[in-house]
Amino acid sequence: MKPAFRSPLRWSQVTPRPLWLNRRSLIAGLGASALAGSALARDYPASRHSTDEAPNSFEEITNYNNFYEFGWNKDDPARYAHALTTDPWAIEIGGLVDRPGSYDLADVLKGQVLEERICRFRCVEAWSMVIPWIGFELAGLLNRVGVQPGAKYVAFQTLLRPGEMPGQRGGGIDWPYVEGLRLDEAMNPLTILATGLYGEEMPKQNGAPIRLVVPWKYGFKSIKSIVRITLTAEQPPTTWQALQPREYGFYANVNPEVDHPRWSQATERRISSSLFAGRQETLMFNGYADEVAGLYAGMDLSVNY
Ligand SMILES: Nc1nc2c(c(=O)[nH]1)N[C@H]1C(S)=C(S)[C@@H](COP(=O)(O)O)O[C@H]1N2
Ligand SMILES: [Mo]
Repeated sequence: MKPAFRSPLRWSQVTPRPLWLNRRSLIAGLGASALAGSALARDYPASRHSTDEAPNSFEEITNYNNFYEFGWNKDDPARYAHALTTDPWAIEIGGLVDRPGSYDLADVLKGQVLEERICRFRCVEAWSMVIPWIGFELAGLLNRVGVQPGAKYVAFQTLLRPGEMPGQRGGGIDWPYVEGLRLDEAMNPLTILATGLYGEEMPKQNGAPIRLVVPWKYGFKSIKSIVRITLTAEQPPTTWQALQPREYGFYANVNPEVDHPRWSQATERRISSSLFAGRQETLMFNGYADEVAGLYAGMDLSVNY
């Protein structure tokens, strides 16, 4: 079997130093709350790199976001997410598990190995980035709570708190945001729960304090600010599929051969400050086919989009 990642390469080796320093002072300015969450990101031993492409800058990753709980514009999350209270935080884990309950964040992290995962991230809207996440394999948590034999899917739910999430006071989406994976997708080593990026705790606009990252699927599967994880026998409803079933499916695997009804998925626009950045070809399963194509053997991917 091929290893899922190439040789270790830390983000600090691929990010210009002035950017790092700049960001350090920015985070220092956040004070106590940043310190309180520092265990979410700093103590990670390994860095695994699953793309040769250079990561996007911290500024790009934290200023161009989709987080509709804070508004529909790409700069709304950076503008409004600071109001989100992320401590205390707990995840209700239930359904077909041996040890259901409310796990506070420290408990969720207990025994899990945080590592850096530098990977491609491709939105269904056809823009993309490379992001150096900090996180741990979802499988580690699922194994700890004990998945029962009847479980076939994992359902996720985002926080519902309209007082702090202005987008939830408006229409368009049936809040809270929900997502789901097949159990074998959830158990794949590429699927992580991320608690940080660029070596620091997760910025609020990116889904603090803990969010899913499924690098071979369109970005909307990577649900942010998770408060509930439920193991189910039936395929759970997901926000975008419920909203526009013709345009967004349950699987949402990155696939350059299956177009969105309103645009092509063959190419993507890498978010970049360079004036010369053009479009690049989108890769099957976002470049992770060696690791995940086997999950879909025999399935018609144009039907199961
Ligand atoms: N709860 C929640 N999770 C979400 C979203 C959202 O609006 N709400 N947007 C999704 C979409 S469409 C994308 S592309 C990614 C964006 O993640 P990023 O802002 O960290 O790049 O988050 C996904 N997770
Ligand atoms: Mo997206």
